Amino acid sequence: MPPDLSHAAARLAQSKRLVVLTGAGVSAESGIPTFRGPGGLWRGLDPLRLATPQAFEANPRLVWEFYNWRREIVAQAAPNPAHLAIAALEDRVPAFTLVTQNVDRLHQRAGSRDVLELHGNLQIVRCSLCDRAHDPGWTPLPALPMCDHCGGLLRPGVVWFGESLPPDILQSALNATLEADLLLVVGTSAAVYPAAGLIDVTMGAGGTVIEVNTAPTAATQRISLSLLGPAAEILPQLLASAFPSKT
Ligand code: BJW
Ligand code: ZN
Repeated sequence: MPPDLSHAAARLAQSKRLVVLTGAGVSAESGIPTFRGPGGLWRGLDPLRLATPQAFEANPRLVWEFYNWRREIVAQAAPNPAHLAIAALEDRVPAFTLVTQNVDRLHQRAGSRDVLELHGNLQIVRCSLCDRAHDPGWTPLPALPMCDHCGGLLRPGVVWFGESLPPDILQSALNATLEADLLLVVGTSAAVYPAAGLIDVTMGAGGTVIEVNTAPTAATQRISLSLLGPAAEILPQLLASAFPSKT
């Protein structure tokens, strides 16, 4: 086993307060496109330019087409070995918190409980007029879905650029990362705040931060250890090596 992996496994085996922070890369091997990098475009458009309140206001039909397409992909996707390894970690350490930027709910489908969803999720929709939440599940939605309470235009239940994260969820994530002895950062470019700032919270409090990613990220230089490779390969190896008798 590569020395970095055994070092990370030893650190994981000792952890009493573990936080896992995930991004789109953890779902890449489930066939869900990431935002940045190759394959990040949708019909030649940058998804990040569609993930704004301004884009929705200017062209709600286009933005809904984009989100309905993604809801379809997610509905057909299944959790991969990275999601399953993260779910298994929950029962291996005394205190465990999973924080995700992902909106696909694959962590929950892999068995993770109490997932802190920083950026909402694709399953829930919200009324842009009366703010009521609706849960249509993963069934296809009309091109322009309307609120059955007030007739207003529904919007995806996700957090767009310039919008606040759910304050209680962000606070729980901050508390957990502040107290973490180990933060495992998986499949995120660490480019979006305040999520990426959680790395500095753990580092600043003296915790260890280990990254799992197929490429170096904005955080690689300032963290403790970087494991380069696909999450669906590295995480099961890490789990098996840290907890050999239980896997
Ligand atoms: C693999 C792999 C494999 C591939 N295995 N790895 C401080 C400084 C500067 C700016 C700001 C700041 N604070 C706030 C801001 C503004 C802004 C921001 O961060 N801008 C930056 C771009 C600079 N933040 C906000 O606006 C946030 N709101 C906020 O802070 O409110 C208060 C406020 C407002 C305005 C000003 C100041 C304060 C809200 C952010 C909402 C982000 N929303 C999105 C869309 C969600 C809805 C949707 O899904 O459509 O969230 S954007 C998008 O990026 C999505 C993701 O959750 C997020 C992060 O992306 P992620 O997960 O990292 O994916 P990728 O694609 O970037 O990376 C994938 C990684 O996986 C890569 O590294 C690959 O190498 C790797 N990978 N395959 C392992 N198999
Ligand atoms: Zn409404």
